[in-house]
Amino acid sequence: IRDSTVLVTGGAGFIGSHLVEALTPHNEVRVLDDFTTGDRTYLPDDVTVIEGDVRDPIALQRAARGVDVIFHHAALVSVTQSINEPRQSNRTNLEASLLVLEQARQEDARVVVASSAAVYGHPEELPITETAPTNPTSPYGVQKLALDQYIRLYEELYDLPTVALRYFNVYGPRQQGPYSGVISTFLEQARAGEPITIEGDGQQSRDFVHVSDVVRANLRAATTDAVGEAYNVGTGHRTTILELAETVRAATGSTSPIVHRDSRSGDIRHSGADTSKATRELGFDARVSLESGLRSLVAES
Ligand code: UD2
Repeated sequence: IRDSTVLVTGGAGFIGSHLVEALTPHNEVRVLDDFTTGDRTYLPDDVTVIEGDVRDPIALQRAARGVDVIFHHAALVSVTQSINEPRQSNRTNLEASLLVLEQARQEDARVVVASSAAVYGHPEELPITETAPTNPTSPYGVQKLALDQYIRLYEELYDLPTVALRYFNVYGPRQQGPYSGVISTFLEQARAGEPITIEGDGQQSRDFVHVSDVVRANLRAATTDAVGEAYNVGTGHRTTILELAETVRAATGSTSPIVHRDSRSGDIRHSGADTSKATRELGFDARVSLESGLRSLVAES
């Protein structure tokens, strides 16, 4: 995408800020972020920043005026928080997303939304296709699933070009904080020489996708004709948490012991994307293997 005016909600966050970086050289980029978890230092200088809450219609209206595309990444990403405070997370993850869709309708703008593998819950079959049963195990997953349905409807009812990207386990630079994911946790532990803490037997598996691939999926979604649809964004490869612990340990040259703790209650045992729909309709394929993604993470920081 080039020569467009775009809005990235949550553009100062982990995934959003990488997307902003990719968009700025060729587009006029605006960021709407409330900076509760986002960070100003992640943003290039030539970005227009609107500091505000995505739930605030005035802030959103101002940010979205005249845009061609909205990349909607603002969200409360903690699954645990959504379980403890379902209404609060619903307001940010679903109600505010509807505001975004309504604003897009006003501006006749394309909308690309960040969805999640959380919509599937415990999968019945692997790899997971987009047509697999959706039985989320958290309010967060319910909210993302409803969002996927809304984007389909907005295309059907109002002819608005919309795309939902169902992210699997995203990792990369700038992922930090209390909900940061197993890779950044293991990296921190390995570097500090502290025990690497596997929850359970470590035989559970995930599809780890590098944030640069997630950015590329967003760029494809910005121009595709295959709108009104949800797409898995993963690599198609699964890695067990035990393998991950060993790889992180080796990549950092750490002497940290690998220890086991109780498994997480309700933990998903295996998760892995079938990426053929994204390949076919978005022309998207992940390029970064976990090995090289980890290597560059270790080298960068
Ligand atoms: C991911 C997403 C979440 C949601 C969910 C849907 C991330 C960060 N979270 O949660 O937003 O979409 O998928 O299913 O991508 N683990 C350890 N030791 C640790 C930390 C984690 O063993 O110190 C294990 C954990 O028990 C789990 C696995 O690693 O089995 C992955 O945990 P996670 O929190 O990185 O991500 P996940 O898949 O629970």
